[in-house]
Parts: sequence; C-alpha cells; structure tokens
Amino acid sequence: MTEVRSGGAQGVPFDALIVGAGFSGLYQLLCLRDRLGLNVEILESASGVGGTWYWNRYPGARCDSESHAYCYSFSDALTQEWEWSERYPGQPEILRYLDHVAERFDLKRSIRFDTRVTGATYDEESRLWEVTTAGGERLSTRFLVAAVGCLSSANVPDIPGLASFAGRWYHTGEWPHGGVDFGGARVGLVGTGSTGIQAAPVIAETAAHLTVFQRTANYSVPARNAPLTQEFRRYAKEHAADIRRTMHTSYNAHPFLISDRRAVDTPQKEREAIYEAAWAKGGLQFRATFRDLLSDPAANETAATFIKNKIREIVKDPLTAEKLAAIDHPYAAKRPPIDTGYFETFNRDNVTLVDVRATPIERITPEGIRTRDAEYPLDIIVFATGFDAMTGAMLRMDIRGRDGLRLADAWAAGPRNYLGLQVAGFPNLFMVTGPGSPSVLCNMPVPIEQHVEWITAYIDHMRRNGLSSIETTEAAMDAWVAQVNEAAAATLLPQASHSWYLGANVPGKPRVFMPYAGGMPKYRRICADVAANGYEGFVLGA
Ligand code: NA7
Repeated sequence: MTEVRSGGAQGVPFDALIVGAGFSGLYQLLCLRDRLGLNVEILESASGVGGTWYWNRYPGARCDSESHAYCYSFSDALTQEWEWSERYPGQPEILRYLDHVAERFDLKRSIRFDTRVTGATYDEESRLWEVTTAGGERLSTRFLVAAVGCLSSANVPDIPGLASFAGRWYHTGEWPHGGVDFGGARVGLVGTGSTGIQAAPVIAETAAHLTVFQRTANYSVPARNAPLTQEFRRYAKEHAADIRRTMHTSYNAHPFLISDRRAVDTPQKEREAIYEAAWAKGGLQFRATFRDLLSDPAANETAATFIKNKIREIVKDPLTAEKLAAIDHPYAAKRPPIDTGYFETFNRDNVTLVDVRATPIERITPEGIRTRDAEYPLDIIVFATGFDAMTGAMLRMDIRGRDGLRLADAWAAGPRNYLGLQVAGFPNLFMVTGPGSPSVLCNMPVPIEQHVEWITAYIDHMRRNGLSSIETTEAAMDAWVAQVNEAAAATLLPQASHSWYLGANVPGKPRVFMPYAGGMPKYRRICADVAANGYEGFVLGA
C-alpha cells in the first residue's frame, strides 16, 4: 500500500476509486479519504450526487423508509442539524440531504462527475485495476469499490414498435430533470410495482386520462405520509442513539421490531384488530405485525386476505376491484409497496385499469399501446417497469479480473460471491450492498454504513500489515451461496416467481434469489466474526 501514497498525479495509481456518488459512495469516500488518509476519488456518471435519488425524479417519488431512519447515523452532528419535513422523505428532500452531506464533509472536490465507467481490468503484475471511462480516461487504482446501487440499471421492456411511437415515453428511473407536463395528455403507465403505485395517483391529478397497464396485481398498504410534528422531530433527535440501536436489532434495519406474536396463534378478532391498527398507522410496519407472515403460508394468507378485502372496500367498480385484488403471490414476497391513494385513484373518472396478464400487450403503435383485444391511444407512455436489479449496474461496467475473467462469465449462472462483498478472481474489488447481502430487504442506509465500515476496516488492516491484495476463494463463495439459498428457502420470498429479487423481471436473467434473507443483525454478526477470525474466507497477498 505505501508505494501508492500520491495517487491521482499523472501515472501514479490511486489508492482507491469508488464508482457511484449515492449513499454508499459518499460515505465510502469519507471513510477512505478522511479516516484512512488515502488518495481516493469517486467516478460518477451523473452531474451531481444522489445515485438512485439523482435519477428517480418521477412524480410521487418517495422513500418507503421513514425519514428519521433513512439517513446516515455515523455523525451525531449531522443527525442533530438536519431537519426532515415529512414522515417519508420525497425525492427532492433526499437529494437536498445528500447534497448537504457532500458539502458539509467537503466531498465534492474528490468526485469526478459526468464520468461513466465503461471498463475495469485487473493487471496481475502490478496488482492494480485499470479503469476506463466513457470520456476516454484511464485510471489505475489499488482498490476498486463498486458503490453502484441495487436499482440503478433501468429496465425498459423490449416491446415491439416502441421506436414507432409518435408520442413521448419515459422510464421512471431516468426521469427528465425538467419534469413532464401531463396536462391534457392521455397517459399510459406500464408497471404496478412500488414505483407505478407511487406515480399513478400523482399523474392522474393532471392527465386528461390515465390508463394503468397491470401485469401482476400487487398488495399495497397506505403510507399515511404527513408533515412531521415538532414533537416527533425533537423525539427523533433526543432518542437518536436508541433508534439506531433498534435499527441494528431489527431484521430489516427499520426503526421498529417485528412482533413476537404469530398470526396463526392469534384469535381471529384480535388479529383483525391488529391489522386494522397497522393499516391505520400505515407503512411497512404492517409487515411487522406478526413474526410468521414471511415464513408460514397460513399466516401470510391472513394478511393477504385482509389487504384484498381492503382493496374491494376502497375500489367502487367491482370489476376493477377484482382485477386489483387478484394477487397471485404471498404478501411481501415481492417488495411490498406503500402508497398515497393508489387504490382510490381507480375511483376517478379519468383512470382505467387494463389487465395485461389477461390481454397481453402485443405492440406499441405510433398511436399508443395495442393489447390482444384493444388499442389504447396515448400521448405519453411511462414505463414504471423496474430495474435490472442488483447485478445490472455491475455487469454494465465490463469488469475483468484475473486472467481476463469477465464478471459476466463468472456470474453467468447468477451472482456468486462471498458475503455480497467480493468475487473470487477479482482481487481488491469490493461491492457495497451487492447481491448476496441483505441490502434491498432492509432500510438501506443501515446495511450501507455496515458495508462501508467493514470495507474500510479491512483496507486499514491490509495497510497496517503491508498487504497489497485481498481476494476471496471459490470455497468461501460456495459456502456463502449455500447460506443465501438456505436463508431464502426458510421464507416465502422465493414464492413470488416474477419478483426482481429473483431476477425474473429481466428476460434471460438467471433466476437466483439474490439478497441475503437471514436478516441484517445476523449478517452483521457473520461479517464481524469473519474479521475477528483473521478475515477467514479471504486470501491476503503481500
Ligand atoms: P418493480 O417492482 O420491478 O415493478 C415493475 C413493474 O413493471 C411490475 O409491475 C412488472 O410486472 C411491470 N412490468 C415489467 N415489465 C413489463 C412488461 N413488459 N409489460 C408489463 N408490465 C411490465 O419496479 P419498481 O420500479 O416499481 O420498484 C423497484 C424498487 O424500487 C422497489 O421494489 C423498491 O425497492 C424501490 P411483473 O410484476 O413483472 O409482472
């Protein structure tokens, strides 16, 4: 490590390069630059910080984690000075927060914006990564940290005829910065995941007509978003340490714990009252009402039935209500959305639901969308069709490790790795919240801080011991993949066969359950034990 102290100067390698300036990349930069004193920069394709929150500017974009928990916890001063305005932070507010963090910790001077990484190749002899960018730069670095996010590679479906569409079309994950004026327009919204469910009510307010194309009906629970009261803000600041402790104890890293009770052991009347209270309170806490919801089909069925009945109560047209309630997977087996008036939107005169499972989209014509039995004239199409999640952004970079091994080949049958952090054959390359880590099953800032701090401690360990390379092994990966599969199999999560957790939303992608479902506290313990045992599962090279 010591020979690369002055990285960044012409021809001299960096100690570390980080790809991405979202939550992960910013904190990784702070840790490596300011705590370890390394020569490090971030390469970021956008013109500003924010990652996911830079790109996802669609109408209604809002986080499903509560604001006092959807933030960094590494700096008390930051926690005390930042004021969130609503229970769930909207995209503009999260972006302001991340921009504030970048300014406050003077991070921007170490970020190259408008710099897209197109390739990274490991050179065996020098033990350095050579990173290439779309602008033609070539940079070498000892460590490469991919902080590219789990949901950053937009998935635009390959529907025949899209190029012929005479109107405008957008993907929610690549939304125009100037916004989109829906006034007077006939809008088609494809997709009813968390994004479509957030966007539909907002688009319907100004569009002449909104047609929602639903392939898979989805559960949703009201978010009950509202401005934060003074009392709550004071409470969150005064109890920041307790809240952090709870998040570190909770399976999903949220600031609340999953109940100890089982739905199947709770008398029906009492169970219904618990669901009613959770429905009234709103948010992802609904999923935490009983501890067997994600493991016992009978328990899950009680929650599923409750929500389906709510849909039938809310939606006035019985046919539309039936289409919305015809949900084919267990509750929360796919990422469970929370909403602000989603089902109510279908009571508006200017909103129509089209079931494209029953009558699939055949093609896009110059005028609109044609399904098997009808043509829908449209001025604007919004694709809320999700992402090539967890692996898309990694694979887009053309990463080549030892002996020219392409990451795309190493992952041909799915994203094998160790702890979600490293892949054998790719020395000194780390992923933050990669596949195989709890990441997307959690309130993200918590796993992000854990990963970043673990990687930082590891690099520090190497530096102190005069080591220059670290790499995991095939055996460690095999054992970890088995643990990831075992953790998933203990839940109902793999039962949603079309979920992006399984890669099923991208045609041709291997179907492998990607996130680690054993819970964040267990994962944290495993990582701590690995470090305490001399980084078992990794080979350290001088
Ligand atoms: P998701 O959750 O992947 O949802 C995408 C939606 O788009 C889902 O309803 C899909 O239906 C639908 N989809 C995808 N391709 C098509 C085609 N070709 N035709 C019709 N419908 C299609 O993405 P989101 O952006 O909503 O959410 C991603 C995450 O961001 C979310 O989970 C949070 O963690 C934040 P399908 O279910 O595949 O039948």
